[in-house]
Amino acid sequence: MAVLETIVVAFWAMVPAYVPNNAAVLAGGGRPIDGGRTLNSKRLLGDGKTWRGTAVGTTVGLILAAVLTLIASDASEALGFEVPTFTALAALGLAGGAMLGDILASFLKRRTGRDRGAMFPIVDQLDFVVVSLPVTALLDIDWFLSVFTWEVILVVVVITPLLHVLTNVIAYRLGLKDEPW
Ligand code: CTP
Ligand code: MG
Ligand code: K
Repeated sequence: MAVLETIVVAFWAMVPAYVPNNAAVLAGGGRPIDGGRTLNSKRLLGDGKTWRGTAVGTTVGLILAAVLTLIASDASEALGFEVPTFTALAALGLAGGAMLGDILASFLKRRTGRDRGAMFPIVDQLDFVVVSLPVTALLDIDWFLSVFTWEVILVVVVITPLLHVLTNVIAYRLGLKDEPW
């Protein structure tokens, strides 16, 4: 696979995992998932993880997977190589897994004494990849193995932190986010 092709396939395959966290930022608010509960006098997850943000984020990821699936054959023709379609389970694994990864990261942040919004380098940038890929593999191993070759996984691990930093700085500059991470 050519390098450019690998990058495009990796990005395409990860869109349903990339966008949910950003959609959650726009949709956040309302009841926190942990309901205010604490563990060792620290919040379980914190006010930054809400039911609405999680539901909207996951839904947006599922819709994007459906849209990409609809346009995949036209896109493949235009690009001259195949971009993947998504099965329902793959879409759920990517979008839901990404939200779950972000939630687990907040759990870790609170356990390590970091307040809501505190920076946690590497975890902040890769939490959703580390969780969404295994969850997707569990839900639809055939789809996962057909798309996530070692080259694609390598590209994802390299471009994800860059994209994450870029989108968060943009969201911060636009006043959508309180911190640029
Ligand atoms: N958000 C949400 N539900 C989620 C994830 C995010 O409502 N499952 C919203 C919240 O309004 C949150 C914002 O998106 O404040 C930014 O997300 P994030 O940076 O992940 O949360 P933080 O507020 O920084 O909290 P934490 O330290 O727990 O990551
Ligand atoms: Mg944050
Ligand atoms: K986060």
